[in-house]
Amino acid sequence: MSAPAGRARRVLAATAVAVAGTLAVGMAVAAPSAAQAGPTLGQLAAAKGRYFGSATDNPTLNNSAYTAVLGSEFGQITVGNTQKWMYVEPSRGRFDYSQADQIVAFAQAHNQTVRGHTLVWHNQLPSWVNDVPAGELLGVMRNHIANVAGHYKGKVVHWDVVNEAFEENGARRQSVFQQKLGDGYIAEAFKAARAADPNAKLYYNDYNVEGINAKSDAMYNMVKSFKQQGIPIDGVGLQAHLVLGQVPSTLQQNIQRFADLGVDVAITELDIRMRTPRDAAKDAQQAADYRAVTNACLAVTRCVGITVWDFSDGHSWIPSVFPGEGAALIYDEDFAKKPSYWAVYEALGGTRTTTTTTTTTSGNNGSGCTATYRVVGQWNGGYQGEVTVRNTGSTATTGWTVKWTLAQGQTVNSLWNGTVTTNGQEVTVRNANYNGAVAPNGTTTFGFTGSSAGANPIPALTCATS
Ligand code: 9MR
Repeated sequence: MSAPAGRARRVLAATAVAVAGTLAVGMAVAAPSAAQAGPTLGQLAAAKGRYFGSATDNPTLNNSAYTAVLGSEFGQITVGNTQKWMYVEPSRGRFDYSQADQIVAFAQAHNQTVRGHTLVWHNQLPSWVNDVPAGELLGVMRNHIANVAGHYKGKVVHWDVVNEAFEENGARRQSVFQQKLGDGYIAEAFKAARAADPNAKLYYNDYNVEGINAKSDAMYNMVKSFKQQGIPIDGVGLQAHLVLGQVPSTLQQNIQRFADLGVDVAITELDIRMRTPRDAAKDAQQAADYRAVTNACLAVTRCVGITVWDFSDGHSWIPSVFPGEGAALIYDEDFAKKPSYWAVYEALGGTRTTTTTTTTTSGNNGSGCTATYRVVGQWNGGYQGEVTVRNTGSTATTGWTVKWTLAQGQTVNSLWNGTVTTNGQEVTVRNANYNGAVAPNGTTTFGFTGSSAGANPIPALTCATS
């Protein structure tokens, strides 16, 4: 952004409207100890009777920047790998829950529910299972389910009991279970899971079943017949590994038809991949796609929640499986929120409050500054804001001034790390006596709380240095 030369750009003339309680000259107070943060995706979803969660995997639990987001933003966690058969029963009858337990413990420590994933799947299946004689395989499958679902009894709210049992044309996939046990193995798996953990909701989970097609028709027919026979199924998981710009137009209709059968629906593994690198147009399309998926779920009461298949582009399965594709998630590699995050946030009823609005002015001696405003949190009747002042010049500043207009009747009531003057709608904040000096490209930040009765849009700022 270019700087009008040599003088501070003025805030647009404000109509002189007295704003009660806002005249506070020279005030510098301490930051509140418990800053009021904005709602998370998990909280927004909960307010709509849903969950918003993420899959995770054990290696990333050692990354504190990652776990800071995982532990705070999401209301639900899916164990991305380490509850699968190869991890929990690597050899016949030997069960190992050490890794999956770490993820479940993390979720419990952060008040997050857990989706169990997955009890019966042809993939990540240890080779010994393929060698089990046909006459023993049903017993082996039941024993596996009894052990794993039994171990997590009361700790897992949903189980993906059987995963990916259909081909694209709706035929049964020729897994070892299908080949040796026949069509009945899925019902047997559900019965065993119900016996092991009567309170867990039992799901059938698959991919490419988000829209109405041959594969989702096969799933539909199976669920319908299970309901008719009293086979204990509670839900279907639509994985939703989607491609940019290709959210199926029948997604909501498809969710609805399963709901109408009397089962819940969950979006279980959402990601929306693109050719990399990202650009603004792709980001915008992806945001629209995430919004469409979220809206489709919200439109059907029995769509109980959405899980992204991990949340950061740096921790996604996509690039290794689809070379040249990626950037499929809602946070970038550095855990910055992407437009897709904000699309979900808004679809879940959040008001986007973190935006950068900047005006630059130059000051004395080659200094200049930008001011970036963000709403840290917003609640009924009030808000907390924060402004970061950056010295864009080549010499240190000796002081700075930021101005904006409270156009919607908001107030600034208390402010820290600066001195505030309000005059009608116009707010002027100057540096405190300890933070006027900002090195070139350095920043300093001040914060404040205020009241806002209704709309609280991000204001335009001016910034000037001395
Ligand atoms: O994310 C999982 C990845 O780390 C594994 O290598 C892969 C093995 O197939 O499984 C991935 O998760 C899959 C999930 O368990 C079932 N649906 C498809 C997911 C992506 O492949």
